[in-house]
Amino acid sequence: MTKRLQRALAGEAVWPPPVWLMRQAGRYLPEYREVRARAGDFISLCTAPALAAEVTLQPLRRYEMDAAILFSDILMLPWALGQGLRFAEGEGPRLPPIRDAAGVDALDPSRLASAIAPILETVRLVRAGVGDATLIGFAGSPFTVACYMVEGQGTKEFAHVRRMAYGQPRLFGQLMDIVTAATIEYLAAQIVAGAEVVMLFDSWAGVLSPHLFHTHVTLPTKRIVDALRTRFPDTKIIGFPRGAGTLLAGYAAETGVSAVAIDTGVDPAFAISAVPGNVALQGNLDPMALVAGGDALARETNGILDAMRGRPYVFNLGHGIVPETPPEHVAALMRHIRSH
Ligand code: 1CP
Repeated sequence: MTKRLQRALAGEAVWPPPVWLMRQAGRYLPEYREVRARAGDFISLCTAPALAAEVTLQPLRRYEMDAAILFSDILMLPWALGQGLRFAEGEGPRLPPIRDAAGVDALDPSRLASAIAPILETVRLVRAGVGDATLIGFAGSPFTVACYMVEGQGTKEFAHVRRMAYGQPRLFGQLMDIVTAATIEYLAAQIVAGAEVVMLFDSWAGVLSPHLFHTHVTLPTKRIVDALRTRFPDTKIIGFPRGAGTLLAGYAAETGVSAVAIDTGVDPAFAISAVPGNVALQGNLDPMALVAGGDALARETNGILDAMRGRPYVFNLGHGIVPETPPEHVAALMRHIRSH
């Protein structure tokens, strides 16, 4: 029997829709905070298969999610390529920024296979315990990963990476090629280890002009989709070009993704008209409506469900769950969707 999420991603209008939530494992859950404290730092948690598998499955024990998403981080790829990474407590990720050819040359793809071994072990452990739910593997999209590699941290404007993309196109192209090839290898390894669906997170796709969006978001995504399709024709691929706005149509048509995840700002009616009917949509409840709960949560959820009904669709948020989210609001959301 095909699982509910894969049916929707194959183009079936499953109702009530399958549901999972971006960042569904994480700090809003007390049981996550407990395991996180035991692991020590965040990278230790991501590379301890038994603990990472445990936190991956925690949201499924509490709620009837249709999917588990591998517990890891998009920045484990630069880490695996040898770029230093640390998670400063309360401040987020820090990497030594790549600003020149020496920085690009120092990346070492030959380290990848051994570095990701513990993450693949997590995939195998989760797959063995996931039951009727779907295991989603993931990576950042090359552009978003490159944003952190060049900036060295999250920023508001991503000024250095944009300046490099416009002003040093050859150097930036080299970096993008290394990250794209590594992403293909990394996702293929996750699929071999047991990931049933994979997702590409392009959280900062929206900072580029339409021209560079095509070069650094659409084309690398297409390259990844083509490479994975050749090897794994049945594996579904979800793309999340956050902030793409009107560029969503070209992205959906050209990349070949099985589903497009839409961010909070996208009108579902626009997404329905812009994305071909055989490509599933996923999203896009505002994570803050989930924090607020009550009538606002019910109203926003109904609006999305009413718009998406009759089309291949997966319920999700428009961006990740925030740590302030009351766990009981997630339970209320799940009941609401199931009874719609
Ligand atoms: O202290 C902690 O416990 C660390 C918080 C945390 C968590 C729970 C980070 C640091 N990463 C994660 C897990 C994570 N990240 C998952 C696993 C799935 C799950 O939790 O259910 C996934 C899919 C991600 C993806 C991710 N990491 C993205 C793309 C999605 C998005 O939210 O836009 C991005 C941009 C990151 C980078 C990152 N990792 C962590 C933080 C705080 C950040 C954002 C840094 C910034 O821009 O300031």
